Amino acid sequence: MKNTQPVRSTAEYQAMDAAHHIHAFLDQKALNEEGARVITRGEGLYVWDNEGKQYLDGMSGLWCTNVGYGRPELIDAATRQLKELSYYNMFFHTTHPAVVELSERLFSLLPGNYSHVIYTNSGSEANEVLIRTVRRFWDVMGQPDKKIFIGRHNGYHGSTVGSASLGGMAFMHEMGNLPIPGVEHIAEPYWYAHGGKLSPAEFGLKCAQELEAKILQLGADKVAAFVAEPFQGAGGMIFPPESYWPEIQRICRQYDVLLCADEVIGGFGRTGEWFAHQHFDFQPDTLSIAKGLTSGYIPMGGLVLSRRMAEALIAKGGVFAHGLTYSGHPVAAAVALANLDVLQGEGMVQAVKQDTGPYLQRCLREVFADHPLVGDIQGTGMVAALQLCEDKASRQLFANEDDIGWRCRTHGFDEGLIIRSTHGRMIMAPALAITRSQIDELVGKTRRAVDRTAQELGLL
Ligand code: PXG
Repeated sequence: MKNTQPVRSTAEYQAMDAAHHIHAFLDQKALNEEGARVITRGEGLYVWDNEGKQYLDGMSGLWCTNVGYGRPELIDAATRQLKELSYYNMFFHTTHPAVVELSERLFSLLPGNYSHVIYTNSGSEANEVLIRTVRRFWDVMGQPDKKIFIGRHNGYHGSTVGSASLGGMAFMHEMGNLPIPGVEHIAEPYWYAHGGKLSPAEFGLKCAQELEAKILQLGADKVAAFVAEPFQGAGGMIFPPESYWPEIQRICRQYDVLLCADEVIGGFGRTGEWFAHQHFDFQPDTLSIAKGLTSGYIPMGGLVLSRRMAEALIAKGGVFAHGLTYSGHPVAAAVALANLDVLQGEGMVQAVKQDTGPYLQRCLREVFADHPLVGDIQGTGMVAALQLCEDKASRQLFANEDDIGWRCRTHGFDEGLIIRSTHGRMIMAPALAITRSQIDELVGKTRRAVDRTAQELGLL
């Protein structure tokens, strides 16, 4: 597929961008010296830059374009809805068909213990709403002292004040005096880096039991909820040991602490199940969703509530003092519904579970098991991470792993592959629409990027 003619030169776009735009999560001064990559087009699994260079997008945008780029069904749904009803709100006793249809479809995909959703525009907002809704729930349950949230170090729940507080990114907390009061953190279940001599199972239990210790320290009557991603996404695609989630669930149930799963990355088929908590086999009380809900074509997120929570809030809560202008936006809802039609109609989630997911995971393990730079391969379905390490036997990480990961990712870009580094982990999460031959391309290009990095380090 040919790239369309650039309207402006890349240098022009870069200069205009540098003049007016503060980017996400980077040193703006350094970017302005280097110039931003200008992406102009996307189709299927590929994007093109302003120079016409093609990239296989190994991270589906930002873990969100689950059906791939440019699907006409989603584009047509947006166009139809824009013509029919371009905007209306959910305030003042009002609804509209697009959002009603979407809600019904969403709960046809979810287990029966969930019944209601509060729509937002993003994952960060879903987690902001989580804080207020959980606190409100405990108020109406007659336990107004249950207010504290427990999150995890290196967890990611968004970039707004509340959601960044729930998250455990120290460098984010440094900006803007976070976390807010009433949020505590426990260790992340990252066995490769922190497990020491413990087996993964022992380490998983140890990390989970930190939750129990924290609840006992704070008082169970003060703790509202534990919030976590089923697997850590932005933190490095870190999969917890198998012993972790059953123990977390036992602790939450024992102390009547709500279990809140952040499904923003894991939801909508990423693991081969519709939601990642189903892959890990635990039953959260709330689900934060976004990204794959619309495959990123248009912003939309939400907070899914268990029947127990929704019934209590509806029966006893009175006025729910929350609402966003764009909650349940009709165009977003129409696109989400079309997205779910494609995911379901083409059996994409099933394919990830039964065919393409196992194939990707098998190829990665075959290609990288004996690689001198790769100490561990984690993942399931359409999400995976390669752990780069200095010494495989002792699981020694590189002191400058950020730099090495970044170099590897840059080699990936040279090879025409978008892959992401998080510290020393090379992480990938391509669109669920990927074919076996595109998986071959993804693994082959990743291999060349990792090999080039290993050669620079004198390991190959
Ligand atoms: N929860 C999780 C688990 C996420 O991954 C959010 C909440 C926030 O969603 P919004 O829509 O507000 O961005 C996210 C977002 C990365 C990266 O570098 C990941 C995210 C965002 C930006 C970068 O992996 N995830």
